[in-house]
Amino acid sequence: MAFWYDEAHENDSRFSLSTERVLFEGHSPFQKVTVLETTGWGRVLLIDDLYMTSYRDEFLYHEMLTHPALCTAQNLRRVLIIGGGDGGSAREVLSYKEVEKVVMVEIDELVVEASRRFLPDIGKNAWSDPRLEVIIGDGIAYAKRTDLEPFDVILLDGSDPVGPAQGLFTREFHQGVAQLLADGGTYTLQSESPFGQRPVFLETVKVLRQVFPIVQPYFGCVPIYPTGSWSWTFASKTRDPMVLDERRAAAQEARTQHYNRDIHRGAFALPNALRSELP
Ligand code: SPD
Repeated sequence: MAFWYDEAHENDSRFSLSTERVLFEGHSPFQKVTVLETTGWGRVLLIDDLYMTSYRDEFLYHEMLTHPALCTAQNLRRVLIIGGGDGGSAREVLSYKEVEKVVMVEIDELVVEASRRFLPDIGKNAWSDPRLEVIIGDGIAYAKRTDLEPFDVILLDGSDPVGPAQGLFTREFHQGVAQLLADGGTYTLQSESPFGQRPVFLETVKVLRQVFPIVQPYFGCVPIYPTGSWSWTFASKTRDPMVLDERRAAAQEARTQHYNRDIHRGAFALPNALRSELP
């Protein structure tokens, strides 16, 4: 008998998925990790009872986090993913033949273990790709390291700014990212809902603009996230998000479910209400 599994947010609304069964529930030193079998959204990953990704709509999130950065960076040799323990971002990154090395720094081993076991359709072949190195560790500490070769692309695939992910939304963290990022590099991160979590969204863009000379939010839809209206933000020292590597983007269009060059360009259009509120 199916039952409703709720995500309550902002004390004013909740989003509920019809669930057949709880496939996995575990507690790590950091958070609660749950995998559901739902009736309409396939398998779903939750962290601390917040929806992270689902089989049905994960491509909308992962393609929009990864390809705007990957199709605008000068080079693609070295890519860093902070978070991303379900493997969806790694899968997208590794679809580029130019990528030689992907380092994923995920704080919670339980997220990786649960995803590999219960959500194999998200990470797919990424887990066995020899170009992927998974480091179980703190992304905030990693971003402070000064002994690393710069990365061409950095992706922050974190969860909401509560618990261990809170420090990922700070100026100090973005400064760390900036010192790890190559001059021709690009950085994208999920920046919450511009409608449902507007203060966090605005603050994220504002803080990034204190660190990077080029910062532009972009928008899309991820149905299982609060309000469905979602944002990511692009940052770089030199790269314009509107100048695409046409060859890379065209190659992606042949395999992606959502991302294409029109989506890329349109996603950066700024609605009037946000334009007037952004710094
Ligand atoms: N409200 C959910 C925000 C979660 C963003 N990260 C999801 C991780 C998927 N790889």
